[in-house]
Amino acid sequence: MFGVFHGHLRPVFPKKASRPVSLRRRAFFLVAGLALAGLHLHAAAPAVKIGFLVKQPEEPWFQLEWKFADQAAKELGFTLVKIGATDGEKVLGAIDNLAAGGAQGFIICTPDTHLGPGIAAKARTANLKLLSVDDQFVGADGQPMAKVHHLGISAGKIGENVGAILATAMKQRGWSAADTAVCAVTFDELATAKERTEGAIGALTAAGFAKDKIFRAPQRTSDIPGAFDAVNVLLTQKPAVKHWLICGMNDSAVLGAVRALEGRGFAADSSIGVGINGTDCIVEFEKSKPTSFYGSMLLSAKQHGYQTAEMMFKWIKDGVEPALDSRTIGVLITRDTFRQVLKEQGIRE
Ligand code: FCA
Repeated sequence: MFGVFHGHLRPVFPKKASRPVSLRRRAFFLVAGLALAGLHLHAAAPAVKIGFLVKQPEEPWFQLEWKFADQAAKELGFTLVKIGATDGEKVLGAIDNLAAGGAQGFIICTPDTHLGPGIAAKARTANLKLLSVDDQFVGADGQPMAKVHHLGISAGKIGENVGAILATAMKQRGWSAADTAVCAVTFDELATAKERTEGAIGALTAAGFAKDKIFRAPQRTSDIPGAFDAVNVLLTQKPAVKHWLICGMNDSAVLGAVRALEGRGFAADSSIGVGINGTDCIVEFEKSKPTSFYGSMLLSAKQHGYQTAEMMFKWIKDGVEPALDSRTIGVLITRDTFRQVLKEQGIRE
């Protein structure tokens, strides 16, 4: 090996050198040079470590976000720390651990948007870069925290899509306005959820649906049991309705409603539900018989998982600050189209 170096180094020491440099000296400078270069490289590029905190790790949507963030970590070369942060205490503890473990930033879908000011302050103190995903932080003034970098969905627009799809489906089936009603599973304490359901209600009313036939069923928790309970209460109050159109903040909300309706004898021929996410309804679409869960607005888990991770990585590594507010769209999938669309989007083989 030394012989190889010797051969390479020969031209660097031209004949005009008054004193021949000993082999030992050459070797010393070579080794010292390499060591310095190594040190320099090390100082310029510390290992990047990024946290990814989600509020509901059991929901397929968040699992898919993580999957895509993992892909980014592998492809771009950083360490991803995935943390299920289901309440405020867990979020604050996770930030401490990330800071102690040498992370430089984190992405978060917070369990409560009102924790925003506390999370932002803690991130600042710990010198961690911060990017919120899905659910935008709310400040002490009740307004979105526009200075915290965020990537979310165009919630109002996607909700309008849901409403328009429901209005069209109702017409196609020839259901009369007199015996059809809307069941909107609401979760108004979360802004993105409210924008979605209000968007759907707005599109239904724009399509001519009577306002007094639109009923809101508020969920206490944003999961299937929360929606199931809320809709059961509504169905007890409205026994005369023959056909139901269902919307909600996500697939879980609509799935809970569909299960509650089934308990009262409503099936695919008497109720239509359209969800949002497109990731939590795959098992439903794969059932041998169609259920009332007609379709879902598929969101881009890849943008929410991979792209947010990439934004954070470039911010840490190259100082490229991401856009303050990015919004993504959705596309309709149904029992008939989901296989093809999921394949196109790289979600399924
Ligand atoms: C919220 C919902 C998720 C998903 C995401 C984009 O966080 O809880 O189900 O719809 O927005």
